[in-house]
Amino acid sequence: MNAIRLYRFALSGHCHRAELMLSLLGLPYEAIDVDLKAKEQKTAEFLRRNPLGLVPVIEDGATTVADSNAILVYLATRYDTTGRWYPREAAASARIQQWLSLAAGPLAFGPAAARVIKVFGAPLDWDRAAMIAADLFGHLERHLGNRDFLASEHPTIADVALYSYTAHVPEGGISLAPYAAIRGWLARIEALPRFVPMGKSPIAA
Ligand SMILES: N[C@@H](CCC(=O)N[C@@H](CS)C(=O)NCC(=O)O)C(=O)O
Repeated sequence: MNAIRLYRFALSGHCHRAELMLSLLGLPYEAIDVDLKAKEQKTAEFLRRNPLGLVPVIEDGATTVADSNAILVYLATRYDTTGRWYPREAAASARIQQWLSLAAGPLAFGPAAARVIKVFGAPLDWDRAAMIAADLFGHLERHLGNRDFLASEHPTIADVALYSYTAHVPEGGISLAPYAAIRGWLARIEALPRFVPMGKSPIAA
């Protein structure tokens, strides 16, 4: 098959989520860096790929998919012949969707927002982001207290969706030290065959 094109910003957790899925599935891909500082994502050419002007976007032959969670759903549905990454049984599929919703909501407004403030100087409210992160991590910690992965006994796209911004939250000035179960889960994901890390940013003081 031809390489899938991944339009990305290397320090974005949303983009890492897509790249991690491509890698875990063993798919050939070509990463194309989009210069967010130069607003390349808002050019007419890029807006044809994603009218929202955001990365990540993938192009797989004639198919273009924008939005990190949509990319996970697409890749697992199209390429995972085992059906394990995105189980389609009704209750299992609903559990996955619950985690994707948390990834698009509290994960983005909590851990990801705290990091974008500390690493990129975004004019957002760090205290609010830290509060949302604490609520989310409390839930994750309790959930992972007696299971290895989020939505099944094996890893699924739910784990991929939550991984990147959770692992990199110390860059946002939030410690993972109080969360042993979360740290164990991150280590299990990092031990998966073909895991690829996201580039580290300096940890805020
Ligand atoms: N819901 C989107 C969010 C993507 C997103 O926020 N991308 C950021 C990078 S992390 C972006 O492209 N920012 C550029 C901009 O806001 O112009 C997804 O899951 O892909």
